[in-house]
Amino acid sequence: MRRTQRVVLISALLLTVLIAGVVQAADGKIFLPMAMKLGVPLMSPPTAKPSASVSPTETALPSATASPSATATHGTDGPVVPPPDAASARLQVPDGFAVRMYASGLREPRLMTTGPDGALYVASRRGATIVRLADADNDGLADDVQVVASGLNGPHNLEWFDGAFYVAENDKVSKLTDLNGDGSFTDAGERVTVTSNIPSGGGHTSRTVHIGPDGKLYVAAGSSSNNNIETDKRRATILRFNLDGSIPADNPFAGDPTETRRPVWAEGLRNSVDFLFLPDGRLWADHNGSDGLGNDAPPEEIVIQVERGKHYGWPFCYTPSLGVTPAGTSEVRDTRVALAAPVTSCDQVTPALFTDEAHQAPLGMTRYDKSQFPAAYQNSLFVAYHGSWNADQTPRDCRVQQIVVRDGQPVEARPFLTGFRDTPSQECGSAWGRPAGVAVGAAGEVFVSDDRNGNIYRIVYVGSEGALSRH
Ligand SMILES: [Ca+2]
Ligand SMILES: [Ca+2]
Ligand SMILES: [Ca+2]
Repeated sequence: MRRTQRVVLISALLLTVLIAGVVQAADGKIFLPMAMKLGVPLMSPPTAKPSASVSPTETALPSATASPSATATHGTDGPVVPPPDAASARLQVPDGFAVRMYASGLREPRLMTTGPDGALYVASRRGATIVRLADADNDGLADDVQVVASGLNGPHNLEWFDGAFYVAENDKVSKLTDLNGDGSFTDAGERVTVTSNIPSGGGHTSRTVHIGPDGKLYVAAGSSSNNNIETDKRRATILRFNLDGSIPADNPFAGDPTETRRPVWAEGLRNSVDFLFLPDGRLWADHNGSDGLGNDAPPEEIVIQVERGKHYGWPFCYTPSLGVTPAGTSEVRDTRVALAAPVTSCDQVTPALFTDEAHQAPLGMTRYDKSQFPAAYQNSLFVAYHGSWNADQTPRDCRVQQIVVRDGQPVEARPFLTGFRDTPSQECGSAWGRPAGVAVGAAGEVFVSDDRNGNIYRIVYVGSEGALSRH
């Protein structure tokens, strides 16, 4: 179906739905009954078989601008760059880069990954779905929003491993396997629970799963509070499981008398929203520090090298330095919280490798492991800063930050994608947008999810020649 036809068809459908009345649930979820009845042929990519069992709850939109792809530009031998749009009009990237809207209309997109088919897969938390965003016609715009799994409980991220997606939901890790090969994970037996031995419910509700080089499941679970000692020892940790959900015998606390401590791999992590494994096997996690210690404390621990059985300080201690943590640094007390087992001194906990200004709220992080970007960006981390919300603080910016890594160490932080706020005093909660996830695409582009306005941005390097006109 040509784009213009599709736009007309979708417009007609949306009008019909509006006339029929949009069903809005108490929790704010909006359902489009007409689209659900029709199934998804109008949203299926050209390469995917229609699947009547898929019930889209996303308000799927056609490719963001619906502009004729003939006006898209290519670099000399570089990537396709769609026409200027709302994203390029608003957001800033360094010279030589271009940012465009890749998809829109998603419902709280959070973390993302590139699937085995090269498409971008996004955890849509409020949509309760996993959506697939492919660009089969290579115009730099997602062809459509294809819901490939639905009815999930606050899905926050997913990772592909050994023929399946592992999805972190609020209260469990699920495994999605496309048994019948139709491109979706909604048929009988295609979704199974790997483990529900993770904390559920409130406070920090996001969960994040990655598979380690040891073939184990690692799951980050944040605290239930700002700075209280947790009774559920699975809170404020990174947990580790076998792929079947059982607890590995070599977990540091596998024999602990307190059952909730047995899956713990490392603790004292208030909210490590995302983490990754380096090629050498090291685990690096980000971290959201406590509130209520003022504008500049604690420095946000952007890169924590997480190791077996270690404690990283929260809620007792934090890394006091800014930037690269000097050798020999000890964490310092958050004197609001009395020391308690297992921490009797801040000297016992492990400081971060690298910090940035307080209250920036790093969420998704990724390591740039492709070559589409210049050498100065390769091997860097890109971290989505959600920005601060505290009204009594100077609001921190929401942006994507490049963390330069040199000789295996994070050494410098540089703004990469900015422009979400109208003014420096604006809180990110009321900004135009707010980045949440970052992923490297199959062709070396970088995708950024925006959980405030439901957009996915695509950033490519176009070279210095195209820098002035395209970004
Ligand atoms: Ca496309
Ligand atoms: Ca299937
Ligand atoms: Ca710490």
